[in-house]
Amino acid sequence: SIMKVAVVGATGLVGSKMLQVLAERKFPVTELIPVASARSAGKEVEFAGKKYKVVTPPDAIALRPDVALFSAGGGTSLEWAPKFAEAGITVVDNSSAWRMDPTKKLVVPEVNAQVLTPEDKIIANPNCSTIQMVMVLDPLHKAYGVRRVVVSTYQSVTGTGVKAVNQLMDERNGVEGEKAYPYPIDLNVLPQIDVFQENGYTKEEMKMVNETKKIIGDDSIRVTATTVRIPVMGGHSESVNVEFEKDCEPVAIRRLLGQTPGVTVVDDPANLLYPMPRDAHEKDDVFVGRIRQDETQPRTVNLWIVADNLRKGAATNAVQIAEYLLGKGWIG
Ligand code: A2P
Ligand code: 11C
Repeated sequence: SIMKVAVVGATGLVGSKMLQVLAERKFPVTELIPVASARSAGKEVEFAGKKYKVVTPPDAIALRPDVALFSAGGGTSLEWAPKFAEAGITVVDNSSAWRMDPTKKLVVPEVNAQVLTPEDKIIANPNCSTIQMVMVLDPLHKAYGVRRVVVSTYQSVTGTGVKAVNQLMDERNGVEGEKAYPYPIDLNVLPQIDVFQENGYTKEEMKMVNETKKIIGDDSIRVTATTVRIPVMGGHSESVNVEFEKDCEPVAIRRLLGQTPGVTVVDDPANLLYPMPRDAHEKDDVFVGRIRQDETQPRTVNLWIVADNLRKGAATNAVQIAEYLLGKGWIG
């Protein structure tokens, strides 16, 4: 059987991770179509030991892929995802363009793959900081009912893209270069991710609020977020305070999360064991630790959640969606 896979944004940080994850997980690609802007057309990228020439979006449509994984920014997705879909190509889109569109599904396979149907031609991949949080919140919501979440993030520069990684490295090496952020990032902390909204929150903060409700499928969950960029590379970390409807004990939470596919509990303070971005880097799981009672109010716990934002936060989740579609026989 034939499975032509296009990766739109194949020269970017997430796109190249998509290629790596497709190969690693042995997604049955018979033909790869790497796609980027006209600037990159003709460049070569490697996939599973072979070299492939980068093409532009219109050329990719003409090649009739079965599925296209997009991570080339919201503008590219807004313009091109509908054109791919009209040509019968199923799109898994990692940008924020379609996530809150009520006609589009927003999917973390472990949480809500069941919402997908064969008619879904543009499927949205959530924001990285949302994905790792809902992987932990969803099983807890089913068991105890999540009422309110207070989250602060500690996010890797890789979430911004190549330019931000270069800024951090240039600053560290004392060389001048292009800037992704309005301030230095090395030896600093920026309490701003993405642009500010009228309500005083950033777009990243509102993504965590709105996407969480849509993925878990419960608008009553209250989320308030502060999202922060730190000079780190391997993954995003989150301090999460969760208030439940029902009583719960850290031991029971540890046991439940320990049985949750895609989640690994690392929680052994006596041996100084807790999740860190250096350990989560290049792993597909979401890591959770520091699970403890909030001693200031009942039915409330504190958690620390870490994941590789380019993997489960982006590429791995998108490939898992494609695997689900393949398993259902809806692509290929
Ligand atoms: P290019 O390398 O040609 O600019 P990152 O977020 O890591 O910077 O990556 C962005 C990705 O999106 C790159 O692969 C980039 O390609 C791609 N891209 C940007 N604009 C377009 C466009 N108009 N059409 C297709 N791909 C695009
Ligand atoms: C960051 N979460 O770390 C962002 C990157 O909506 O997909 C991903 C933005 C998005 O900067």
